Amino acid sequence: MIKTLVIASNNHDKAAELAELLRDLPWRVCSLAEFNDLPQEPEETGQTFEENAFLKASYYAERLGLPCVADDSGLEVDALHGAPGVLSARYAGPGCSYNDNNAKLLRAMEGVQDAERTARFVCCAAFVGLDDVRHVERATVEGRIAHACRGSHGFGYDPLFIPEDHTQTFGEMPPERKHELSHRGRAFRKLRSFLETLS
Ligand code: ITT
Repeated sequence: MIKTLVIASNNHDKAAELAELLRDLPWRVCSLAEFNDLPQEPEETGQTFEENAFLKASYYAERLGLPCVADDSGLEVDALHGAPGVLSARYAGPGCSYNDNNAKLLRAMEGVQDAERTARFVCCAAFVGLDDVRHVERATVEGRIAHACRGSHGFGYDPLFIPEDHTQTFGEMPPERKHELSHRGRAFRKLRSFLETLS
């Protein structure tokens, strides 16, 4: 019997990346958009990416009665002591846009020299099944913060993030290239291997 796996994310851009990264598994992968009467979004009260990833996966697994995967991710900027970190989605305040976040980040980095502009994206990919099966994978991609937004691919901070050993931002790379290098690509390739042991 083909099992169902729910991508427990309310961020359409992220959910689309996850659908791509979870393609061709022996699971029927579906998004939250396929459910009527969805519960309210959970509050992300965890202090770490791992806690928030489990919080989201178990919240939806309990309410939908289906195995779920969730991603908690964000950008850690060294010159800002790890900010915006777990607060990446709402760095510029509640309801803010990607542009608001990028503008705030550029302002915070004004006057910071290239050598000090190091940063990383972090992704925790959590699976919560129905029989108390819980599993998490963490991955990062190192890089630096550009001086202006470049490129229209991807989402969030992608136009400002230049992965290590590259000159283009994630925003300038086609999606397949980003997936090869990214925190999310790396974490979900590891989670796929775990899911394959379950099926
Ligand atoms: P869900 O919790 O519903 O999945 P969310 O957007 O609130 O959606 P997070 O709490 O994990 O998800 O916040 C992740 C934020 O980190 C995201 O909104 C972006 O601002 C940033 N981010 C994460 N991965 C990124 C990526 O690959 N490219 C650019 N920005 C990214």
